Amino acid sequence: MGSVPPSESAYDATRLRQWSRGAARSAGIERRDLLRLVAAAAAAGSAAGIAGPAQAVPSATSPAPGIVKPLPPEVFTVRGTNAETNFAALRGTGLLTPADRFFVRNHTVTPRLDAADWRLTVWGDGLRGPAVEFGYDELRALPPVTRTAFVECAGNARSFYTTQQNQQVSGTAWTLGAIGTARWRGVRLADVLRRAGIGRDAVDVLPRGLDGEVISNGINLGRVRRPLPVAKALDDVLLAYEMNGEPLPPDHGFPVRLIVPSWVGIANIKWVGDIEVSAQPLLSPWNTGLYRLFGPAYPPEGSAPLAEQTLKSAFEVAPGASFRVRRRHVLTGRSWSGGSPVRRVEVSTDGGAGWRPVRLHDEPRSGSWVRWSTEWRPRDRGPAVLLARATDRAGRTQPEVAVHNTQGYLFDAVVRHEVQVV
Ligand SMILES: Nc1nc2c(c(=O)[nH]1)N[C@H]1C(S)=C(S)[C@@H](COP(=O)(O)O)O[C@H]1N2
Ligand SMILES: [Mo]
Repeated sequence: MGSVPPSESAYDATRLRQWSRGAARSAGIERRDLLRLVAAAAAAGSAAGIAGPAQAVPSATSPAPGIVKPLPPEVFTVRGTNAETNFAALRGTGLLTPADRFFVRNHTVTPRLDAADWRLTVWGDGLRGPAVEFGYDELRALPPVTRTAFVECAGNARSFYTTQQNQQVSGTAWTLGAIGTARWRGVRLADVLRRAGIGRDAVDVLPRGLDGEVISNGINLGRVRRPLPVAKALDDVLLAYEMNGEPLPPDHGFPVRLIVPSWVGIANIKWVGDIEVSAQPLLSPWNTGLYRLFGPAYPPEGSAPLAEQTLKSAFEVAPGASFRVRRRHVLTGRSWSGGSPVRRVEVSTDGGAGWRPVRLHDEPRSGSWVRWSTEWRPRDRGPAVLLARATDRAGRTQPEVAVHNTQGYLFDAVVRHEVQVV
């Protein structure tokens, strides 16, 4: 079974057809409510006025309700129930993001769980037998694996649809800091599913979090859960219990979370409590109304459910930072991709007139990032625009404009980074 290659595009195409025909099963939510969500997603961002619900949360210093760890304002920008990492706070941190600087995306609040009474229940008609439970110690007794991977929100950089492209989008107004990279240790989800007796007819697995139910526009979406195709689940997915050599912190999923390398952040279910294994395709709000692309460029029922993250670059420089004229500065940043690995990164310090290659400091890999640096000796005082653009091994370069979608997912265009030369 380990040799089955995950055919994500075929999977997605099938799900999309099933979704359109109503053939897939709604897991834990009325189909009527799912259809309302799709309609809302299709309409989001097309209404008059500034972008959707979470767009205007300017407060940078108020604590985020429900996040346990400290959120010093020089490291984090609080956005509703979430905390974005300020990219400048990553300068000098190495390849791995320390847990105390890692962004937090919470639909509700971080639950305080006790590993001693935590259980993972694996159940469903895709198993050959009855439900199977795993305790924390049992999981830790299985063969461990480690893997470096980023977790990045699908909505990372969403705010640039509005600020650079003058387009409306709904959702949290992230800049580029809804990403972090860590060394995760845990067990292969494949090992757990096989021990639980996954059958040949299983098609989807549905991990679900132990955090609270999510209420959105008056609809109870239930607990956070997103179907994962069996091919991906059996490929490289981890049930992780350690982050950078320590037990997972509460905000990042203690005691156990999923790590789904290269895929949209939502796939990485935190505080996982149960996993349904299904012989039928499953739908939840997080693969129907949410985490599909809606808009003029997409069909009315939306794109296929999102899978891999896209290509992006960021400077480790505060917005509006000052640089002394005619001095030598080292500009640093990172580029990453959930698809083909980064091959080359170029920087412009004059708003895009000239470009030069930067030095890469890491071996590029899909699902991780590369650090880079370049020197800059600004000649003139005044405002300047820094640009960084990555090209991947498939030859794709970050475009000047990202294709709009109503919920502002997967922004991949080059970001204009404004600074001052003084
Ligand atoms: N149970 C649960 N899992 C979750 C979420 C959540 O709110 N609840 N948020 C998801 C989203 S949208 C993202 S981007 C990542 C963020 O992971 P982090 O908070 O560890 O950075 O977790 C995902 N897993
Ligand atoms: Mo996310």
